[in-house]
Amino acid sequence: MATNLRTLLPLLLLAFLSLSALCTISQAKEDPQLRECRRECSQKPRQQREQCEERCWEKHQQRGREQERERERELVDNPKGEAEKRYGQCREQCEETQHGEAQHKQCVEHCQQRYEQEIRERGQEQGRERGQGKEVDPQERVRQCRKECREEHGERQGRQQCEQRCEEREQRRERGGGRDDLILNPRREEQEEEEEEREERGGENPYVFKQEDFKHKLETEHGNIRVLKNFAKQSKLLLGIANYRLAVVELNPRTFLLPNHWDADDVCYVVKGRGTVTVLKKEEKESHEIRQGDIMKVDAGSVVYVINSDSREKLIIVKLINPVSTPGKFEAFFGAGGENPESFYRAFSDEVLEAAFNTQRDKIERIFGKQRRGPIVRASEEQIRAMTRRSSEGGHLWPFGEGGRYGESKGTFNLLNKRPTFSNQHGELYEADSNDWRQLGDLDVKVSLANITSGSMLAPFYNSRATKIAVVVQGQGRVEIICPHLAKESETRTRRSRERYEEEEEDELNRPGQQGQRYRTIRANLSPGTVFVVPAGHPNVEIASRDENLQIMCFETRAEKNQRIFLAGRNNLLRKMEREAKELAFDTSARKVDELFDSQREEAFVPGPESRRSQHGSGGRGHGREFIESVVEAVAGM
Ligand SMILES: [Cu+2]
Repeated sequence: MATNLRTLLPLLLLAFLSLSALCTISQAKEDPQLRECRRECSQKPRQQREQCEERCWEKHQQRGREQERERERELVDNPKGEAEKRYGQCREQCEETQHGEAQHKQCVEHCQQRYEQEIRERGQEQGRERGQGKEVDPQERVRQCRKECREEHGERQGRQQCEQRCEEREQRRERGGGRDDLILNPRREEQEEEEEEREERGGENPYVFKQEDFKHKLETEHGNIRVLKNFAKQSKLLLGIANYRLAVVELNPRTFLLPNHWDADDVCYVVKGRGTVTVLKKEEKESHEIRQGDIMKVDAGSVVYVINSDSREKLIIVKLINPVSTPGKFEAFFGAGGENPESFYRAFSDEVLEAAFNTQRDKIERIFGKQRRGPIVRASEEQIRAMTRRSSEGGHLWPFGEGGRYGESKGTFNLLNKRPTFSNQHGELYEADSNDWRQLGDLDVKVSLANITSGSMLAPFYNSRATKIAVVVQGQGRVEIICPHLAKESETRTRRSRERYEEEEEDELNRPGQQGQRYRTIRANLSPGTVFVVPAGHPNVEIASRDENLQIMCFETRAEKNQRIFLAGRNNLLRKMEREAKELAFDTSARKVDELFDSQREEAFVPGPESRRSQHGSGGRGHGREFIESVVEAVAGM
């Protein structure tokens, strides 16, 4: 369905654009304002006439654009109207071209189907846009409105009043209930967030997130930055990581992400591709070549710009974000820019800017009025080459930087260049914490990458203190997370509905029949882009499908004193209990307990259920080595 939509939308847009182009042309013939304007021009002296007519034409086009936008809005607000129009046209065509009765009937049916599909898809698209907060319209509209103000009003006062009106108009629109005013109206955003909260999935599966749980923070044809929904909004059970956010930055080949700063610290992991990141803080400038496996830390307030220097591959970076001023919320600030991305300079009053830069308004306009291409732009090969060259001259080019033999430089650390903590034919685990790279200590975060060989699994384990935020990078598989909280929640719910009159805050542990612990198993399929969270203490297991290796990258919070506790395999914790404890705990002979806990000879990565079934525990298909080799090759190829 999603692909259908993607192919259909450009077509719709095209149809719409050509329709509006037609309209513009027909207006050119009929627009009385244009006719009147030109008539006035004809009375002017010959030298002025040409300029005058040009102005008429510009104004006429501006009106056309406005009408176009109006129609676009209508299309959004009233998809049915547009679709109905097309349905009518389609039927007319049937009348004209189809002759036989059966043929005609078929044609009309086809029109009908197309109409219904369009309504459905358009509705879904709107739902999706609302869900993702992909609300670019109002901002764009204000921007455009303010631009027109500047063009129309030379003198400052009139221009500022006009710009004021742009904002007011948007606010009115919002009061009128227009759906596309999210960005301009924080109150509305709150409402949406409340709605989100009401839809809290806490009841069923609060730990797994899909693609649709990401919202685009910015999006252009050359790439995007998308942010996962607030963990605390997803479920109260995730309040422990409420001040972290997860984001994905995706840049198309040969593009440039404009300089910006965030009110948040973050740790970046390069999932794919290569490029250059430049960080400006105070009077320093650092440039770093980045490539797959690199970890970087960006301090709040540093101005950062990024180049994807590759000509074919996307650059994909996953970020763990730690907002510094408002818990769980952060924003991007663009200084360099113009209209799009809007430079924050422009938001200062004119007289302040004139004083600050010690120059005239028009000079300031000339700089901050230019950029309209959006926050991610194409860069030429020469521009990329020049910036990349300079970054390597900066001295931090990995692996020749200041760091040791693991290619550590001041600015980045490559995870894949480190020896894996665990490695066997069923997979390997690469991890880095503050011991490997001091900067990870600031956020108390560990970064890791598990490569689970097809058909294998990462043995069940839990983290003692860390909450794991995992992103599936490659492959397919599944996860199981064991959660007592959810078991309790659903029990409480059923009990409440059964015994509504009883006191709700009754001590659960003292109720007969409620004693002891119960668990709920969260099961989810994994594919690239899936995010899942495993809170501290929760046993979990990740299993690769039989066809492909499963690669999962993780951020783990509260990393410093965290321990990974394996629940099966050679390094399994329970094996360490003494004989008596085993017998008391399991109520059977220690020999039988040992038999069970000793029969898995592998450590950390073990054969998964499917491969066990077919091969009786004799191992997976052994892509683990290949993966290491491919990493080594990639590193050697630098
Ligand atoms: Cu739980």
